[in-house]
Amino acid sequence: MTDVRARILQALRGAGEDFVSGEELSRGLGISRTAVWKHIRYLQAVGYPIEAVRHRGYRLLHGEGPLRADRIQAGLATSRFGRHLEVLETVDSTNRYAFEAAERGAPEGYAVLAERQTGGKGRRGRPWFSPPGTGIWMSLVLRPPLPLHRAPQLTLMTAVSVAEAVRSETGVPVVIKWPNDLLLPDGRKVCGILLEMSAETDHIRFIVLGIGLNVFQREEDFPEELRHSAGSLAMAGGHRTLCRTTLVQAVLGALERDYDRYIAEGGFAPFRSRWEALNATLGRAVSVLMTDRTIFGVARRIDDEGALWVETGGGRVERVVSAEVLFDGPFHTFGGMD
Ligand code: BT5
Repeated sequence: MTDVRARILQALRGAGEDFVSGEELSRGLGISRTAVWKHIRYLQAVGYPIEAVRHRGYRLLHGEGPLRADRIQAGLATSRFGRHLEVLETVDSTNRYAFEAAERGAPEGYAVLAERQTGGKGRRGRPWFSPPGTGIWMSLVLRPPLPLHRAPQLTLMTAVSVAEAVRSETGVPVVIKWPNDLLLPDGRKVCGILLEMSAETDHIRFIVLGIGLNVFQREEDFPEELRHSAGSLAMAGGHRTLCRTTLVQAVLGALERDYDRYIAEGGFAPFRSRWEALNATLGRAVSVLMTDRTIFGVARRIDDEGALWVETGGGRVERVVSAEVLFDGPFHTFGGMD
């Protein structure tokens, strides 16, 4: 979609149930009213339910309905990410589906989304709860020219990209928990990232980057065991008109930009200060679960490789590359929200 169409949609969403006049749009965008009308006709043709009423203007009739590949692509500002895109009604796991597509040669940037997953995956075989119509369950194929040990950094980069895109699209000040979670300001998990990889002995063949982002759920929509730990953008008071389509577009746009930069500039270092600005990890008492042991301490810093430095007492510091972090003690609030 051209920038103009994206801005028209933004104006209509911002107005909620109210009409926005053609005059207002034309003035705001610096284009003629006929041009406005042509863009509206295009948006209607690709499926946006825009009502046009003489002397009143335009309005977007209802939320967005089901995700559709053509709508997502109509507003995509990327050159590769999401240019090959599938939206499935039901799948066991978009990561599993994308992995097979990658095996068959799907290009870098191929993306698949599903309205629901019946076997959504977290890390270490854990389930990811993915009910229909409520969230973004998406997987993306990457073919980075990188050695194996660099792969985990892409999880951290993704956390930064997604957090920034979510913040600017919805106003919800999500924060990052090292390495792969985004949390709401009250500590509830709103997004998880799952990176899976196919590798040769020393380099990456391809990566499937899975992103699960809760958008519309209410507390009671989560199963009992997640009710106190999971949250959605809607629960955090995201903008009145949360829209999965624009979120997907924004996330893909941010990811392509950052991924290209990551490859061109050779690593995580350029992202480190952005990560630090968004992090909810440093300074906290943590338990760090690694495959062979668990350590306890205080998360002190992250380095240019994305590793976490944990002070374990007696002046000892451990550098952790891959692990699971649990926060010990209460989650202190961020951003003035409780
Ligand atoms: C993750 O694992 O956080 C990675 C989740 C990745 C999901 C995406 S959806 C699209 C793509 N296709 C897939 O099959 N997966 C990816 P982990 O850090 O292991 O966290 C999993 C834990 O989060 C579970 O054990 C639950 O405690 C919790 N959880 C499960 N579903 C949740 C949800 N919808 N919201 C918040 N927390 C959830």
